[in-house]
Amino acid sequence: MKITRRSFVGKTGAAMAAGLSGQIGRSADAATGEFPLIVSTWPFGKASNDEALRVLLRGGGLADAVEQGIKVTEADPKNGSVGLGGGPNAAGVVQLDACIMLGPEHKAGSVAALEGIKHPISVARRVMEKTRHVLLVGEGARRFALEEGLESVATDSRQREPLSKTPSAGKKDNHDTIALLVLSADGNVAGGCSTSGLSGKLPGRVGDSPIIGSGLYVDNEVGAAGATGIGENVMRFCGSFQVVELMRQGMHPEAACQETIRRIARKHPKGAELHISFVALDKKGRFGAAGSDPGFQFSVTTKGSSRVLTAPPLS
Ligand code: SD4
Repeated sequence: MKITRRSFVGKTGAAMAAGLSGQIGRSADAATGEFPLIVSTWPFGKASNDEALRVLLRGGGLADAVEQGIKVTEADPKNGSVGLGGGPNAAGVVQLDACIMLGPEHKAGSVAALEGIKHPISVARRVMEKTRHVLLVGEGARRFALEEGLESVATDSRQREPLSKTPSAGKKDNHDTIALLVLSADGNVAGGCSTSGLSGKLPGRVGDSPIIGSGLYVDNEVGAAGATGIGENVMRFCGSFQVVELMRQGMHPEAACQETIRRIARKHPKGAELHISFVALDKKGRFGAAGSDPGFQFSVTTKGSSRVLTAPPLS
C-alpha cells in the first residue's frame, strides 16, 4: 500500500492519541524506531516495562532491566499467574518457571518447577551468570536459589489435594505469563519470561516459558520474541524461535507473530483453537504481537509513552 503523507499523519496521530490517553491501539500502527524499547505480554506487563525503562535510563544493563522489570510483576500478590501469587498445581503447590536471555554473547539461564522462591527471574539470571548450565529444575533449582541467598517463603510441597489429571487448560483465566523484551539504546536485545504456568497442571509439569526457543528467544542480530498461553501448544513448535527466524527473513514483528500462529494452527488438531499469543521486537525498533484468540493485549514502552495495545486479528 502506498503511504501518502495524509495516511502517515493520520496513523501517527492515532497512535499518539492512543499513547497519550492510555487507550488501546493496534500494533499495526507501531513502528516507533525509538530506543530503548520495551515490549511485554498483557496489560500487567506495563508496570514491568516502566521499571525496566527506569533501570536503563539510570544506566543499568540489559540483564538488570529484564530482572528488575519482571520482579515487579512477580512481586504483585494480586497477579494470579506470575510469582508466588500464581495458581497452584494439581497438588495445591505453586511451581514457578522463568528464564532470561541476553543477545550479546547469546547467554541464557532458566529455572523450572521452582517452589517457594519469590523471584524466579533472579534465580534464572544467576543460573546464567554463575553456573555452567542453562536450566535448573525443582529441588536443585531451589537449593541453588537458597545458596545464592534469594528470598524464600515456607512451602509444603507434599501433596495437599487429590491430583486431578485434567487441568482445565483452555479456560481463559487459569494461565498467563510475563514475557518482557528489551531493545537498549545501543541496539542490543534481551528478554525474560516468568510464570506460575497452567493452574491445575500435574506436579513437575514444565511449560514453554523457561524453555529457550519456546517461551522466549533472543538473537542479537535480529530481535526477540516471547510467548504466553498454553505452553504445550508453543513448545511443540519452538514458537519464539520461529518468530525470530521469520523476522530474520525480513518479516515485520507483527507479521512474524501472525505467521507463526498460522503455521502452528495448520498442524494443531483443533486448528486455531490454541490459546497462544506472541510478542516480538526487532533491531530496528519495530514491534508487534498476535494471538490465536482475538483481543490479545500487550504493553509497549518508550521514553515518550507507555501503552497497552491490542493485537489486530489474525489475517
Ligand atoms: C505455561 N505459557 O506454563 C505458560 C502459561 C501462560 O498464558 O502463559 N499462560 O504454559
